Amino acid sequence: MLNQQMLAAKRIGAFTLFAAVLGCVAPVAPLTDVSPIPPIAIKPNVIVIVADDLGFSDIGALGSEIATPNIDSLAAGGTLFTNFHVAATCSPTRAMLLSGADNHRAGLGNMGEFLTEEQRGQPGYEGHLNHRVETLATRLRRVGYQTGMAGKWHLGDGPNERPHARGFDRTLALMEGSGSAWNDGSPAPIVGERTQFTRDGVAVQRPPGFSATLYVNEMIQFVEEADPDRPFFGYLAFQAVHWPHHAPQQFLDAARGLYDDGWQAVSDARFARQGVLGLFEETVRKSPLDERLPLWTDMPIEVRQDEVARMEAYAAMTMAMDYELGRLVEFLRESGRLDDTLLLFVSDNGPDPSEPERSPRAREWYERHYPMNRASNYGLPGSFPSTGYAWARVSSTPLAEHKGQPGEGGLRVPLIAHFPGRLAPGQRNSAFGYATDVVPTVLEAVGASLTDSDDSDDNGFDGQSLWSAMLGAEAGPVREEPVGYELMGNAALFDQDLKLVRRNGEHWRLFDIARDPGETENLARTRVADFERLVRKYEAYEVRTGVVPVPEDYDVMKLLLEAAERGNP
Ligand SMILES: [Ca+2]
Repeated sequence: MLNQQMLAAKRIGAFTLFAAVLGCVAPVAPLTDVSPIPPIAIKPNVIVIVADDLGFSDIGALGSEIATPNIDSLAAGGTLFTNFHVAATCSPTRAMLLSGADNHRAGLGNMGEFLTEEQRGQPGYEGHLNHRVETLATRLRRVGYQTGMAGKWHLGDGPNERPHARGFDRTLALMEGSGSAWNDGSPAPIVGERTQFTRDGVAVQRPPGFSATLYVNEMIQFVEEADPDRPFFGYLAFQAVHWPHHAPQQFLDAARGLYDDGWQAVSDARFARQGVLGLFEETVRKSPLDERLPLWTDMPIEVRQDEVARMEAYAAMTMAMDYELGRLVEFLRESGRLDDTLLLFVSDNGPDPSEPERSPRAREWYERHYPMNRASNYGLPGSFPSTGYAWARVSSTPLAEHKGQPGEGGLRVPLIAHFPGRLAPGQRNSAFGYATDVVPTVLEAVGASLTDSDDSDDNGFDGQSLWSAMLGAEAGPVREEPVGYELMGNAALFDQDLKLVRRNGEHWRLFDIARDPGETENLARTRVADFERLVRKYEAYEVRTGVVPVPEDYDVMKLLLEAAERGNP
């Protein structure tokens, strides 16, 4: 437990300093007064940072061997959430992160790429962020914020669907779900020869530069040019670490040798570090790697070398993102803005097992567009490395499954909140959190109304604010209803420590994800009353949010692979 008095004193002290810097008069409060939390005189800045396909254990603070000192520093200086959940693929998560509404209300009931005939045309299945919901940018702009985004959008590319039309004043947006990190090279046949970029709503040539560098430069410029008398909201959406895994040479060099012992050894080492970090109870068991995977030492040396180089490129891209994020943080620090800025860092889904460049049907296209794709070049322009299934499972350690699936490895991701002026350092929070919680969290943090809206016919949130949890004042929000999840027939319901989960076409299972985050012990037959109660709750969730079910043979992984060959998820 935190010392409440110290915490209150820190808050008041920070507030006084903040007010003094701004030249306004701070209210005098006795140090023994622990409530209510002092109001904020001028709204703080906010930057939401989204990594793409970054696995739960891919940062140092969560056990990775990948060097992420800047992300770890944010975690050490703020609150690290270890039980935060999103959807299993990109755009449904991004819709929830930006709207606070369940993906079935926000237009991404299914990804636009994968809509079934039954879903097409149904409300909530527009395939882009619909106009029944507002974005966080629209809401913050209404209360005086300057808004800017840089990076991947993937929430609709029509003129009324671009970020400029969804509340962002300044934008540089990649419209597709991925692309080369070096240039506007296409990630897949269906995208066309070039990825598309828009600036402030207008199609533009992609500016030169490595993607993470480019997007951080854009974000810094947006902040530098913002009116210092008004707060800003930035949305920074990295391409890292979606395939193709690209990185500057210095990071590729830094990753050399990390993976020579193979996926079993790296997974075990991550789990051991998670134990040292005290992330989980000692009784927690790791989800085992697939028994069908060959033993590392049984594989030919040239196969191992190739596998190693693929994961090195992935690690290098993660390090490059971390480096660039550090550059942004340092800019905020040097310009005196860091203490007044709430930074949130999150991933949009679990690690991706698909390897489009290895698909027999697409190989010729990849060989033609990425002719340098061999182990000695992985990460450099002209290469197209993915990581594949085994390394994706390592990225999920100790969780089950990966991107696209409803296991914790698909849905549980890092969330870090950093706000030196307000949040005590070194906090860790294991309460359940969900993607729809981000908007109400930010609005509460900046002191904006949680309900006001004047240009939307559906302004309700499905999430709840995590702000008190970030402050350490409570473990997590009290939820009147369990949190439901559905995407492509894969489904889950979260109720306190319990998770009801089902892969499409399979039976429901029940896990205690507080004690068993690896989902190793199905409780469906031992906690029958809970099981039946949660199945009924899930059915109510489907009705409430307008879920249009997919057929039982709808196979998300097959579709993901096919889409990876044609376009990309
Ligand atoms: Ca993603």
